[in-house]
Amino acid sequence: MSTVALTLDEVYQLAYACLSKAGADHANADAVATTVQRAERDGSVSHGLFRIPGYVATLESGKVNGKADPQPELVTPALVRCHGQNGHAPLAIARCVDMLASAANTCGIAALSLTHSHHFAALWPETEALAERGLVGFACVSYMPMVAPAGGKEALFGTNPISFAWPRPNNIPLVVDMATAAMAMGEVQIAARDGHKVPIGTGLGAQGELTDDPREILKGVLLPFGAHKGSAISMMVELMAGPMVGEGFSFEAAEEDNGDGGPPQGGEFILAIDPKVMGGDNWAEHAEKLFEKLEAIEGIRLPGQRRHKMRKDTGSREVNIELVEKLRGLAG
Ligand code: NDP
Ligand code: PYC
Repeated sequence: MSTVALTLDEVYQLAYACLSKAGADHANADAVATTVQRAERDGSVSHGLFRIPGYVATLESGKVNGKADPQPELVTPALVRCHGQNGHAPLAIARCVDMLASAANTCGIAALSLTHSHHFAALWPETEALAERGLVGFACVSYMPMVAPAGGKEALFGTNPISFAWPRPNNIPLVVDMATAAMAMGEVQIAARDGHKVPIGTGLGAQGELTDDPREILKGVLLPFGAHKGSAISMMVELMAGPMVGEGFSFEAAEEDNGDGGPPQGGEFILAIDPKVMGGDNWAEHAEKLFEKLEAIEGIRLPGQRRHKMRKDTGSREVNIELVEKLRGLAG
């Protein structure tokens, strides 16, 4: 794969230029470009610049409102609701985090229902933002049918990621962020682009056969991680990011979608918990014992550590050259 080195500032500028050229206003272009820049910074390549053509397609097709002005409201002391105004999710999320954190500080626990939003990013930015405010965070979002429920061969569930973040005073938070599919669709697409194999169990080809060829999986379906267990968690995400927040399922999102290749309209559920209120003064010290035990085992690392290590490198990032050329074209 040929690559070109971009500084993180160039990543942001390139993303911002593509989004503004396609009609996003400053607030929306800045929120998405910031999310994309953070993804490239952390090595979340499948949710960095790789996503810009999809974001642009939704602006050009008119499916997404590039001038959305989402305003969170407190509907009960512990419940924040935000109508995303059909915008991309990053601006709405950025505007909701402080209100959600403040509700969790007041009540011990608070939830956010985000609707009419288009999510095309990794989930760790929202949970990590809560953990940076001293809260335990959980988030989930659905997508479009790409994953066959365990035992089936036809897609019904989205790749439906879940993210969990745990605050660690005087340390970076512990952050888990994972698709409930065996692999995120973005990772499969990148493996196909770069000519890599994927582990058997990632998905099925068009005839329902197990394959390690990502190009065949793109013609077929993904599988849930962990067979029936991952399938059950994916179903849980469909319910929590769907009817529970007042939004649709992945299959309903696909029915409404215009097929422009970008993210469909959907909902997101975010939970914030104050561990001091719930678990008492010893919560942080006690949690560290688990991390110490884990880190003492040879060969293991904590989830999120790869990203946080990448983050320390403030230098340039290697980006697929064809992608950069395409984006330069989109940016005009
Ligand atoms: P991975 O399988 O790469 O990683 C999942 C989690 O496991 C991460 O927290 C990762 O931490 C951790 N991890 C990976 N390897 C190890 C290891 N050896 N030891 C300990 N922890 C480990 O990610 P996925 O393919 O499942 O998902 C990729 C991204 O796709 C996610 O950011 C997700 O939010 C996004 N996504 C977004 C969707 C959307 O609709 N918006 C849909 C589906 C996915 P680390 O990052 O440090 O490696
Ligand atoms: O990688 O599966 C994925 C994905 C879906 C929406 C955004 N990312």
